[in-house]
Order: sequence, then C-alpha cells, then structure tokens
Amino acid sequence: MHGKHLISVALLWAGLTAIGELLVFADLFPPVGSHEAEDFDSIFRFLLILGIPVFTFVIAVVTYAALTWRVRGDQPDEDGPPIRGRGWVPRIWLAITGALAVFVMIHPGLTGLAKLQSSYTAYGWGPEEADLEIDVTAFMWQWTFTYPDGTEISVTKGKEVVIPVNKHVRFNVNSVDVVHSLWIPAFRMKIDAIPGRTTYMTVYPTELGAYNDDQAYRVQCAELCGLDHSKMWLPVRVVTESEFEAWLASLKSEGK
Ligand SMILES: [Cu+2]
Repeated sequence: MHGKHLISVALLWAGLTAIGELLVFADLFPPVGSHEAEDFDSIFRFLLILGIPVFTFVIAVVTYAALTWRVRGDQPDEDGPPIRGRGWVPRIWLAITGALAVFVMIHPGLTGLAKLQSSYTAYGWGPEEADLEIDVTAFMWQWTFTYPDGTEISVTKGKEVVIPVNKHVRFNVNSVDVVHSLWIPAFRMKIDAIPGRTTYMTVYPTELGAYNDDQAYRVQCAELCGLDHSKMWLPVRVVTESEFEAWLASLKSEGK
C-alpha cells in the first residue's frame, strides 16, 4: 500500500521536474545585450536547475496527498490523528535543502558578488574603468542623461539614450528628490538613484539593439516613486562606435 503511493509520488515528481528543467533551457528570456546579462542569465539558470527539483517535490507531495486523501462525502466531525515526523525523512530533507542553501550562498552568491562588486566605491556595480561616462539624474518623473562631450549633451523626455557597443559604459547616478532605480532590462543591470549620494553601474553592451525591436532596450525606473512612476522610462539604442560619434555630433549641432 505504502509502496504504491511512494511510486506514484516519485513518478509525479520526476515528470514535473522534467518539464521544469526543459523550460529552463527554453528561449523564454529577454534578449542578452551585455556581458553582465550573460552572467546573470547563467546564474539564474543554474539556480533554477537546482531549485526546480525542490519546488516540484513539494508540489508533487502536496498535490498527490490532497487528491488521494481528500474528504469524500460528508465532512468528518473531527480532525484525523496527528502526524509526527518519522525520524529519517525530515532529517534527510533538511540536510539536502540546508546543504543546497549553503552551497548557493557560496556559489553563485559570494562568487558572483566578488565578480560584479565595485572596485571603485561601495555604491556601485562593475569596474571603475570606463570608456564612456554618462551622468544620470533621476527626478519625479523623468531622467536626464548627460554625455561628457565638451559641451554637455543631455537626453531627456522624448529622446533616446544611445550608447556604443563593446565599450565599458559607466552611469554615475543621482536623484534630486526621492529614491528611484535605474534599470535596463536587456543588460540585467539595476542600481538605485539616491538623493545626496552618487551610485554607479558599469555595463559592457555586446549586441546592437533598439527599443523598437525589443522593449528590453529601455531605461526604466524600478523603484515605485509616485504617480507617474510607470512613465519614467526612455528608449535605449546600442550602436557602433562610428554611429555613436555621428549621433553625438548631430545632437550637438541641434544645439542641445
Ligand atoms: Cu522613479
């Protein structure tokens, strides 16, 4: 009797796990636009691979138990007898999931942090080295992107943020009012914009891309900051270096 239930649950668990693990490798992710996005996606997939069997085990046991031992007919007047954990089962479960938790804290937790963490200040992501620095100011409810081109060129509402491919681009981020968050989904990078403090993140775009082709190419505020928070976004375009120079020159001649 017991064996039949165990085999059924094990089969359900194996089936759900197979489906889950297949979905990990299905192409369901936004476009990968930067080195950082490759890192984060591989970390995310790794955690999914480890986490899915734990999740499906719980789902399989709960679903099977709920369907098999559900009340049929009249509601009983009393609860069933209390169930006590049987020695080795909870111990093995705790040992496996505990070991998994410690393992992922170390890798990719600490190892990933060491890779991404700032070599520059405590308030940022990525290396100090930058081929291009862009000052970003957040305010309710827009962004200003200022390019270091002798005369300052600002990108704001209605414009697009253009950056060159295969360059280290550093965003130095500030806010003039409340906490916002600079997020570019195609790069999987996000940093808070905090009044009175400069935070920063460095990205290395590896692919050409534009908002018109995929909405993951956008700057989006990712910290709820008031009425028009959802409108606090700008399109992003990643271009070749020569296109980038031409774009800067054209903005300059517009007298911005
Ligand atoms: Cu905001």
